[in-house]
Amino acid sequence: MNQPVMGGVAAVNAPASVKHQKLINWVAEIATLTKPQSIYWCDGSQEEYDRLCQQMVASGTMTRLNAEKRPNSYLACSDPSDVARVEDRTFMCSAAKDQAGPTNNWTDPTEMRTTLHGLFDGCMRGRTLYVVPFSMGPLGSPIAHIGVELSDSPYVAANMRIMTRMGQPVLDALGSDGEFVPCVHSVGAPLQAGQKDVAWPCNPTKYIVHYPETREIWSFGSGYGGNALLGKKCFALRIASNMGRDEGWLAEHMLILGVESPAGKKHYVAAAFPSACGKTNFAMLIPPQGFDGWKVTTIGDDIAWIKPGADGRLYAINPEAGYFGVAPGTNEKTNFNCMASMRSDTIFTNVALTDDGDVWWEGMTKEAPAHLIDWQGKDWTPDIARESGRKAAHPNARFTVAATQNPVIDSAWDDPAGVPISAFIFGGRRSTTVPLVTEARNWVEGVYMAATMGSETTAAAVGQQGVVRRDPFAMLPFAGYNMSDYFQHWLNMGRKIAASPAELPKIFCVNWFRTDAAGKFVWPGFGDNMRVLKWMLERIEDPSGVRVGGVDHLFGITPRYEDVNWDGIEFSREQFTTITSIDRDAWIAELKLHDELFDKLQQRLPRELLEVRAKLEKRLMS
Ligand code: SAT
Ligand code: MN
Repeated sequence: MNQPVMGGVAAVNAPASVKHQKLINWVAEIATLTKPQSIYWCDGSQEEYDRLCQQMVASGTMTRLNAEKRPNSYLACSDPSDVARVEDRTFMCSAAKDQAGPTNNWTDPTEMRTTLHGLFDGCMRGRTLYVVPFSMGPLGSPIAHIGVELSDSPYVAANMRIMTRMGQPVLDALGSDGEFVPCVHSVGAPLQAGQKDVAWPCNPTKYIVHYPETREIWSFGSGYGGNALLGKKCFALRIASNMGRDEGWLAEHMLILGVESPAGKKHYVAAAFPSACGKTNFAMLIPPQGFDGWKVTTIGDDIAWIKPGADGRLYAINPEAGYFGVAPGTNEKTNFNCMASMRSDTIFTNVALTDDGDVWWEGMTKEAPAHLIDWQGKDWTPDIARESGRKAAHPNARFTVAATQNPVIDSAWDDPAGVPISAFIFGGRRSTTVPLVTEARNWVEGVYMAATMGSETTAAAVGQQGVVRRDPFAMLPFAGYNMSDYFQHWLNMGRKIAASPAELPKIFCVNWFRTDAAGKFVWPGFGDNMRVLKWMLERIEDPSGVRVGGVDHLFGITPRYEDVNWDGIEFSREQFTTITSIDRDAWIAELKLHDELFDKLQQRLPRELLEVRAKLEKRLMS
């Protein structure tokens, strides 16, 4: 229940069950600063979720969808200025600039605290402050960690209930002195007495700030996605990568999937791709025709926390409990399991509304409905789209849905022990240059591949789209400390595993996105990525390559045409060559781009990576 205002500051009124004095004091301190009208502690119940959504329907933030077509589901449409992560407004405020490194925005923490103090002072006036206790990972798992987000957005509270384990069980787990990462979030739109709220409050001034030493997150001005759901990129990647470096584990922008052969042999692989490059599709892949008996199951679709086990192997959990996936392009063919996940109990953001109260987005069906209300609330018809180029759904439109709704969720997805990782896959979106799949010959070469990965930018972040940028480990916007030190951490992890009885996971680099002379994708992708996955698994099972082979090339090992299973598909040797060929000139240019990144990272760059670079050049020139 909302609590009354006392002496200008809302009473903290924590539930009697809360015994954590530090937490209570912190909530009081933030409330004194932000001056909300009331404070509400989330218990995470279904009843609470329904009430929050109902409240947002009443306030105009959400539309309830047709209960027959899409039970218990809602559409939220954001302010057109608040539609994606804002990388240029995202800051890593470590004590020393060098700690954040050249790939992060840095401001002196003392200066930033002064700026934020000014912005947060009174920023929640007229609003409710929601206390959102959440666990990233199964409660009680040695790989999991807890956070508490204080937010003035009911949309955030509702989404956090889907995306994390949220509410009373987390408070119980915290006990009287459990550790938590404090996350403060405000849409930055205080209400004066009597002022009517807007459907999507936000502020043109935005700050997404992390203090890595004190493990704090402060976010101001945006209500959207990774800017506002602070458990996700802010905690699970930027802060957690700092924790991982200090404590000897990995926090990565990776999906985790299980793949089982007809013989019952099962492996888990973790795969890093930049935002909006198909992680969710890969994680829910349905093996194509010709792969009878193969099964792919999902542990996670976006983030992996990976810690070494007592046996030296790496064990991974999905710290999240839901998917915040890209809607456009998702359909029964590209991702059947995802469509099935969204049949009910889903929050859609920035998709279009059909005349019968359901949702639609570009690519959902071959033919667009004759009329829609687009994500900006305007009439939309195919004719209007043709004339104006206006999209019905924003390209970064999203769905929020619980992982448990995924029909192919892995039976171990909630296992506190995590799952052992057999291989890492790194992939970018590259229309040229990078072959379909390459296996690194060793850990260091794999780290080099991941470190120098390039990808064409997408709508997941504000800014120009389709330009190639280096996106090391798909972590450019998410590595919370100096990228050179991050590379070093990966090298160190490899060294540690090599010194243990465990096998080092294999490292592969993939590119599903190569195009032909006409600019069309050559590789069918989606379910057919299973063909590549199968080759990888056979390499893992039989590294000698006796049973399934590959050829050495410039920077690793690639399958020959005959090493891939082509059952159920017409894919010619020529097509295969188009997407696996290594163009010498393109690679000379590519190496220059690697140099650009390395130049930027300067002297802290691990020497081993420069050695791989030198070998590459030698091979290229010979
Ligand atoms: O908005 S999010 O950061 O959650 C989505 C993404 O960029 O992957
Ligand atoms: Mn992501």
